[in-house]
Amino acid sequence: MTNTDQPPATETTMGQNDSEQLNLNPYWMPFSHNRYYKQDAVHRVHRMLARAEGSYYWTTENHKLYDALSGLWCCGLGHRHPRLVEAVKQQLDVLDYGTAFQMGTPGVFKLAERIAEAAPAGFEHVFFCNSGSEAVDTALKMALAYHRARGEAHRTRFIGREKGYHGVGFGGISVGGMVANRKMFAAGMLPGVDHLPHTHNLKEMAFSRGEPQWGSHLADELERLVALHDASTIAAVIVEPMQGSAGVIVPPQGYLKRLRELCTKHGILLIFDEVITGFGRMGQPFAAQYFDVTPDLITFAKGVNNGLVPMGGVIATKSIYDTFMTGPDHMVEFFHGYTYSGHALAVAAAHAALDVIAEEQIYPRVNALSKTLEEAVHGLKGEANVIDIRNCQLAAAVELAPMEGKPGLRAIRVFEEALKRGVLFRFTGDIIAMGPTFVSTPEEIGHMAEVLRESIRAAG
Ligand code: PXG
Repeated sequence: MTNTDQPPATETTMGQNDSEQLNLNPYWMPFSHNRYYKQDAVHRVHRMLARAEGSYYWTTENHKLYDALSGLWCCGLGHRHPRLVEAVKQQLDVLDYGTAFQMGTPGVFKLAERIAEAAPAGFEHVFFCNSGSEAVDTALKMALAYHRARGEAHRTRFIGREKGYHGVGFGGISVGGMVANRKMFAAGMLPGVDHLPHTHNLKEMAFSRGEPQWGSHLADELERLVALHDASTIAAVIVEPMQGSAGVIVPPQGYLKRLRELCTKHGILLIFDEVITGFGRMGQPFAAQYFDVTPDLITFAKGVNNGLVPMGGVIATKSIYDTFMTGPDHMVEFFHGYTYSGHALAVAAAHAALDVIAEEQIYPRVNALSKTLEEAVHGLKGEANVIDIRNCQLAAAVELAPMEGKPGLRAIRVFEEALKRGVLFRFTGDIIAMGPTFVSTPEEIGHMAEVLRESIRAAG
């Protein structure tokens, strides 16, 4: 991809004045400070996106922004990749929407085969949905139904993890562990869910490079939960192999292996939520391969088609799928699915994304670029207010000391300073998260880190 300084021209080009004339009120922005954004034009500077290409956005003011989180972790191959754009355009000329239930398209069958091939051995079946949240719901339902079909209907509990993020469905927030996402909806939570402790401990692991040495023993907390609830009541454990939304929390060495051992020992399914880690970010198709730990179900979304058209899904092992395949063969085996499961446009984009991943050697590229990212971000150690730096393959985070009595404000200031300097970071609490595109150059990664340094200094 070439990244020109000039934005690609389009007919829908929107100038600064147009955005000033917008009525901002009707749109209720997701996971956003609506009032801060809408009330004061100063807060919106460089925050109205107009176009994108490769690793860059252009705002309505024609300000060029390096996209340091690949969209929301989803556009690793770069925005508007010509291969993906072309694939979707071609698909539109042939078939728009194909009825999803009791019907199929060659493309969706072929895509399932390709995704299963990319997954670890034993994963042979793919169920499609349209987002990470739906993928999580689907996996949780599969786990319950699987146990029931095997005559273990008493296995109904789920174990999630503190600080976990599994989307915003009722299933996802129940097993998730972010208090702000849970507290307002407490009345609607799934019953019988418990949580493992998180592994974010600055005292023990600050400034670790890659997987921290400390913390594998935290997986043993599963034994305590088993002792409390009894294994026979637990259906599944769900974790992000690397926690993204909470601010890139990297699993301690040996932690995931231990979790796998304990799940196997107690007949509990292990679900890896790979919505962020799937399809490139880890320099392998999945974190399961990167960490060499094999779960029973894998959820994916985002990178499967580079965020071009919403798509998510669950990959299941042969044994889980086969467990469902009983009863009269004219009967539906799994009463679950979405109107847009395997949408033709999403499928077309996913085929093109898998082609590009292979042709552009994305996995080796990510592995090489990850070293650059590690060096670049850890070079910020020693800057005032930087209390942790962590990284895992092509993901990294810099944690800042909160301002006295105003948690979160320092990161907003850093975010705004960086926007002025042409980089779009993601902040969560006082953590700055980075997930560069796979097609970034080492120079761009280095520049991103230097902009972060300047922005931290400027934010004070
Ligand atoms: N599981 C995981 C592990 C995720 O990271 C979801 C499920 C939900 O996906 P949907 O498609 O329903 O949004 C996610 C989403 C961030 C950020 O800043 C992360 C996500 C979404 C938006 C922002 O880290 N992850």
